[in-house]
Amino acid sequence: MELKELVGLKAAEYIKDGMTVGLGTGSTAYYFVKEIGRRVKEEGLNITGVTTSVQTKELATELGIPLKSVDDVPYIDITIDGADEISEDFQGVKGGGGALLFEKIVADHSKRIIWIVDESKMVKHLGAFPLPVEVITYGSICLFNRFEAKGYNPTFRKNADGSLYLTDAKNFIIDLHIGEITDPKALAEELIHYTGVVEHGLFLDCVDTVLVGTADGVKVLE
Ligand code: ABF
Repeated sequence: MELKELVGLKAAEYIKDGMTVGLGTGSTAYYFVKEIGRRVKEEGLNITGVTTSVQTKELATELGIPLKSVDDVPYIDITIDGADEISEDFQGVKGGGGALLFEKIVADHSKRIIWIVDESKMVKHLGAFPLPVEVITYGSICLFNRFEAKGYNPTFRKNADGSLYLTDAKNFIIDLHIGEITDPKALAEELIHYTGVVEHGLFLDCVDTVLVGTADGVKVLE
């Protein structure tokens, strides 16, 4: 079994009847959502899902998982989501799948957050993975130029046909190739204050549990 599927199935064990559940985005979260769909259909699991992207909303709808908007629930009991990098001190980079804004909104309203990854995502320091920054379209080239001047090696996220990628919120993503991020908190504080930046992919001091799929099974880090 693929490590992503192994950890996605393990994450589903945390979900109990009556919960409001944040449904993550990406190829690892895919296996989690599929298992929740199976349990809803075959076991009558009674949960309310809150999705983190149009992609996950379409999958959950197809699976028959009852859904509500994040604005229509008082809070989310537990959110299960993927990540692109997780450092030794549990800081994360997310957004490789383009869903970082809605993921962070759902995370902010969650009582418990579990990230599910294969072991390739566990790193000593963040930064090898390009850091996604979601920006509004107006002034995005001005922002790009400011990032370039800072030495952040920016690139606009593009679709396969070369067109500029648009997020579910109809924004652009600029990926920063900074290399090792020695002070994630300082960088997060800097990025969020550029006019036109909507959100960035640094998810700091927010995860409670990390499930890591390894060849020896799932490691639970808390
Ligand atoms: C999502 O999970 C994104 O933030 C991140 O890009 C993705 C990880 O990708 P995958 O699980 O497909 O490796 O939450």
